[in-house]
Amino acid sequence: MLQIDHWRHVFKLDPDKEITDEAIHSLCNSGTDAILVGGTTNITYEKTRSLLERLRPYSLPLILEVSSLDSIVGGFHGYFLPLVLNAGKEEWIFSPYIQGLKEYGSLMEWEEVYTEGYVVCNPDCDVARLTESRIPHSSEDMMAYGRLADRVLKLPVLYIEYSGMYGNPEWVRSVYHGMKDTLLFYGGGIRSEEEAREMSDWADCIVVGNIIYEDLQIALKTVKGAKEIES
Ligand code: 1GP
Repeated sequence: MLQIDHWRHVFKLDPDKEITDEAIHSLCNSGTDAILVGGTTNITYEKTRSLLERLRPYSLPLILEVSSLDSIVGGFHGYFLPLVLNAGKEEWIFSPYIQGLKEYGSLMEWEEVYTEGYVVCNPDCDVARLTESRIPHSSEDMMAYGRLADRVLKLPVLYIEYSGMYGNPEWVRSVYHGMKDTLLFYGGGIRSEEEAREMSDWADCIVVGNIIYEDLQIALKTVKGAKEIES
């Protein structure tokens, strides 16, 4: 059983992006709590499996964030299923789940599966365009999404997704105040130890992606920023 409630920091690796073995080695020995594998565009079964094989020698939890049904690869320790709470297109809410359950429902190990409520906050990111996300406009909107995830849907995880853009810490705080049991993950635009620390004030766990491919040394420092905060 994964102890996701103890996680403070995860690195997110995109199967569509190139990464060296040395970089994988550094990331997996950085003190991060898990590696999340996921992306929005050009994600294939082969690319996902190849990345999993390179990560397997390390003893970290390896999680697949499922973004398309034809790139689901067995052998991960856990599977995060994004449910885009602010999707503007109905077909991005439950239709992929129904299709996936018809194909894989009898094969799933359910204790490895976590539904993540996604609130997409950066209008310019791929997932916002794909799902025609209704971007929140205020901290009140954010608190309502927090309550939707926690009190109404009772989801294990709410993921504030700012992919590529550093978000508003006040909004993250509002979500935190709207929730009791659901874990709060934040991802988007973290490019320094200080930003990692700031978002970790309110998020249970931060997700660091793009900076891995831009400046590995800075990416590695975000672990320290997240871990210094008392959980
Ligand atoms: C992307 O939230 C993650 O899905 C991380 O965002 O790539 O901007 O770090 P960045």
